[in-house]
Amino acid sequence: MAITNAYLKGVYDNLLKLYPEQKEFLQAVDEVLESLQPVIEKRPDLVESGIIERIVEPERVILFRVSWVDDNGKIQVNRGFRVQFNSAIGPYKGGCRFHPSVNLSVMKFLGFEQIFKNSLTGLPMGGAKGGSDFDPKGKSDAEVMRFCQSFMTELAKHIGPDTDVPAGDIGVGAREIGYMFGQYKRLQNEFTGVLTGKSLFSGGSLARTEATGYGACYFCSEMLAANGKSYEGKKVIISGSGNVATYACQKATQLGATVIAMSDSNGYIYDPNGIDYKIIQEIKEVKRARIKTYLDYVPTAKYTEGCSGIWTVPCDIAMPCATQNEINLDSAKALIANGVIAVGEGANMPSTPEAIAAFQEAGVLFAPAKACNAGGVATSGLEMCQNSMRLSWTFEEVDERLKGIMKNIYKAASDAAEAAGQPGNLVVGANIAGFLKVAEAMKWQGVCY
Ligand code: NDP
Ligand code: 2IT
Repeated sequence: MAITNAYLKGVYDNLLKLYPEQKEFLQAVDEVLESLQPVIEKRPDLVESGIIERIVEPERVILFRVSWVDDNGKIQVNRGFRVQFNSAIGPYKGGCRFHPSVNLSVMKFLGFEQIFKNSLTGLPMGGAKGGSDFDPKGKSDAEVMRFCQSFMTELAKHIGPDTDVPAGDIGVGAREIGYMFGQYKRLQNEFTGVLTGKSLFSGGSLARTEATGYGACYFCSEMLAANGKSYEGKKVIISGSGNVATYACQKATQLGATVIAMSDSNGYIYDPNGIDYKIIQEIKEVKRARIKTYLDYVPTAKYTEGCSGIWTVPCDIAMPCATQNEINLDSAKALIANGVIAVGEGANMPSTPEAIAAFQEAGVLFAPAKACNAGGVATSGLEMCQNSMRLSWTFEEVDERLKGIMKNIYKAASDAAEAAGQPGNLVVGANIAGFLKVAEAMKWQGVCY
C-alpha cells in the first residue's frame, strides 16, 4: 500500500521536499498518513482545519550545545535536542535518548510516534522526545553526571511538570534520570514530578521499570488470545538486553514461554533452556557489561557475534526490543520461513515498512510499536498522577492499571481497524485510534499552533 489520497500525498511530498535527509521521520509519517486515508476520505472537516499539515510539524524544536568536562579535564561538546511535537491533549511527554546515532531525524520520528502512542494510552499526555548524541558507554559515573547536569541546565528552561515531562529511553535509565532530576531541583528550587522513571525514594512509581516490557507482553497476550493463541509453551526471541528487553523476558517467561535468544549491539546469545531475566539484569544493570558475559553464568549457551543474526533463530514469537529498523525484509523472511506466528514491537519502529508488509501478507499477527510499547509511557502517566496526588500506589495496583490500559489499547486498535475495513490490521487501527483524539482536540482548540 502507498499514500494514494491526493491531499495526504501532497502533505507527504512537501515534507519530502523540506526534509529530504530526515529518513526516519519521513518513514514514520509515511506509515501514519497511509493509515489515515479511510479517515480523511470521510472527514473533510479535518482537511479544512489543516490538521494533517499541522500535526506533521513539531510545535517547537529546541537544539542546544552540551559542553562538559571529561575525567582527563578535556572539554567535550555534544548536541542536545528536545522536540515538543504536540500538546493538544496534554503536556508534552516522552523519553530522552542518549546514543551516538541521535540526530534531528531520529528525534522527530520518535516525537511524532509519541503523539499517537500517548493518545492511545487514554491518559492526558502530548507527544515529545529528546536526547543527545552523547554515548554513555565506557564513561565513568562522574562523566555521566557532569553530562546530565549540563544537559539539564539548558533543558530545565523548557520543561516543567505541567509543560513537558521527559523520561528514559535508550541510554537513559535510573542513573541518568537521577542526575537530571537532581540538577533540575537545584536550578528551580522545586521538588516536582518533572521527570518520570524516578527512583522510588524520589517520587518514582512502582512497576515503571518493568512497565514497557510487561505492557508489550500484555498487549501481545490480548492479540494472541483474540486469535485463540497464547504465550504458553512458545519459543520467544527478544532482541536487545536493556530495560524493555529484560522485563519482556521476565513477563514472557511468567506467561509460560521460553525466551531462547537475546542480544546487544555486538551479538546474540542462544539458550534453548530459557534465559533467566535476573542474569540479564545483573549483566546490564549492575555490571554494565556485554551480553557475551552470559556464557560465564550459563556455559552451555551459545554466543554469536553480530546482532542481526538473531532473527534467523527459529521461534514462535519475535519481540524486537532494541532499536529502529532492526528487522529488515531479509530478517522478516527468515522469521516467516521458520514459522513465526506473532511479532510484538517493544522498540520504536523496529520493523522496516517492507518487513511489516511481509509479516502481514504471511498472516503473522503483528503488534505495532505505538500500541505494543505504550505501557512504558502509560505508567509514566500513572507516575505523574501519583506525584500530583502526593501518594504512591502498590506494585499490584500499578500493574493492574497497566494491564487494563494495554487491554483497552488492543480493543481501540482492533475496533478502529475493523471500522476502517481492514480487520486485524493493528498498524492501521493504532494509527487511526491514536490520531482521532488528537485531531478532535486540535480542531476544538482552533489554530493555536
Ligand atoms: P536500553 O538502553 O535500556 O537498551 C537498549 C538495548 O538495545 C541494548 O541492549 C542495546 O545494545 C540495544 N541497541 C541500542 N541501539 C542499538 C543499535 N543501534 N543496534 C543494535 N542494538 C542496539 O534502552 P530501552 O530498553 O529503554 O529501549 C529499547 C527500545 O525500546 C528503543 O527503541 C526505545 O525507544 C523503546 N522504548 C523504550 C521505552 C522505555 O520505557 N524505556 C518505552 C517504549 C519504547 P548495546 O548495549 O550494545 O547498545
Ligand atoms: O518511547 C517511549 O514511549 C519511551 N521512551 C517512554 C516515554 C515516557 O515518557 O515514559
